[in-house]
Parts: sequence; structure tokens; C-alpha cells
Amino acid sequence: MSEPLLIIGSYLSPCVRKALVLLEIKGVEYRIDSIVPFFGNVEFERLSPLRQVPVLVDGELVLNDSSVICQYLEERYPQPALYPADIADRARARWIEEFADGRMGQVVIWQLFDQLVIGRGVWGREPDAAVLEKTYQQDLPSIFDYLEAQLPESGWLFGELSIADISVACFMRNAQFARYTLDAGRWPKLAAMLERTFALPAFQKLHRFELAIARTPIVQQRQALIAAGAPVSATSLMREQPVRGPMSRS
Ligand SMILES: N[C@@H](CCC(=O)N[C@@H](CS)C(=O)NCC(=O)O)C(=O)O
Repeated sequence: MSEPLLIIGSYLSPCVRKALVLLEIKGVEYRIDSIVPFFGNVEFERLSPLRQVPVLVDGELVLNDSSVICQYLEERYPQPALYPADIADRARARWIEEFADGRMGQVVIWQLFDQLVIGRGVWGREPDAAVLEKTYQQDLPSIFDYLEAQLPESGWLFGELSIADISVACFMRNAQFARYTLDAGRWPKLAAMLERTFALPAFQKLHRFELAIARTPIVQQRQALIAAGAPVSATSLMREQPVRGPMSRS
């Protein structure tokens, strides 16, 4: 029997979450080494030259970048389909995924989650009030205005649930961890889409493991996940002291 797939990267990373949601919805068995990328060891750096998560290991195959990984999972495990069948919709769904990874990554992760959670938890750094102010007043609203305009009156972005809805929701989960509440009066279609996405069994299951580590010191997270019943890998690529990677904006 072949080894289950391995995902390297923390349950609290939005890009890791995207890959995990696909694995869960497609019913694929996997193990996870839930490390914060800054704590990856030399072997992690060999597998991930940018020192970023997620990494997917499938036998001899090592893949980096959540979009590359999700595309691979879709092709390797086509059912249920999570990319629209229509060619134009499929391209637009990939754009929304790119918008989430790129712009939401910049604002939700680096200007919000990093400021309020990673900065304090990993580097012992206090948030920059000016960055937070601009994030709350300008950058987040412009992202939500754009997404609100893309959404239909009801339902998912492209008819059925797709990588587009999943990608947006994965980043908004981190906004929640940074104690941000979306104004459902101002962005009602986005709020409704997120509520439906977070109610999916895959998101709910992953959220239990996210909560198990959200307020747990990094060195104790592996044990906390084992105790919570997460499919933790037999070995870990974690080191003791954090280091910044070549792409780090933290
Ligand atoms: N485009 C990449 C971005 C990956 C990424 O930025 N991952 C973050 C965690 S969400 C990370 O590893 N950050 C550490 C760093 O950039 O040094 C993807 O979609 O996988």
C-alpha cells in the first residue's frame, strides 16, 4: 500500500488550509506536519527553497505553492470537481484564487495577521498602528468591495462551490483569528458566501484543529494536535529557533 500524502505547513496558514480543504472534500487520506515556516529545519529548506508552506509530498513528488498543489489534487482526484467546468469560469475562478493568494495574502496576512498574531507570537514585536489603520480603513474595504461586486445575488461565485470560494474563505479565516469581523450590512453577499463556506464539514473539521493550536505555544502545538486527533505525521521538520525565509515580509 502506498504512503498517504504529506502536507507540510501549519493549520493556521491560509495557503495550507486551501490544500487541506481540497483533500478533505475529495476524501483523500493524508498526514500533516503542521509547522510554522519560520521554524522549518534544513530538510524543510531542501523541500521548500523559498522556506514557504504548504509543501505536498506524494511519494517521490514534491510540490510547492498552494495553487500548484490544488491543481495537482484536482487532476489526480477529479471528484468532486472544485474548478468550474466552463472554460471561461474556470479561468475566472483561477483569477479569484490568485487575487486571494496575492492581494488578500498581502493585506490579510502581512498587514493584519502578521501584525497582530505572528509579529507578537514569533518575533516578540508590537503592531504598527499606522499599518493597521490603513488596513482597516482602506485596504480591506477595497478588497471586499471588489469581491462583493463579483458575487451573484445568492450562491457560490461560479454556480457550484469552487476553488474561488474556498480561496477567499481560507484567507478570511485568518482575518477572524486576528479578531476582524466582516460588516455583513456593507458586504452582504460576501458575508453570506463566507457563512456557507465556513459551515462546510471540511472547514468545520479543520477549524477544530486550528483552535487546538491557535493559543498554544509553537513548541507544544504538535502534541496538542495529536491530542486533538489530527492526522499528524510520524516525524517533523521543525527546528527550535525561527529564521526568516528569502520571501519573508514578516
Ligand atoms: N504563493 C504561495 C505563498 C505561500 C506563502 O506565502 N506561505 C506563507 C504562509 S501562509 C509562508 O510560508 N510564509 C513564510 C515566508 O514567506 O517566509 C502559495 O500559495 O503557497
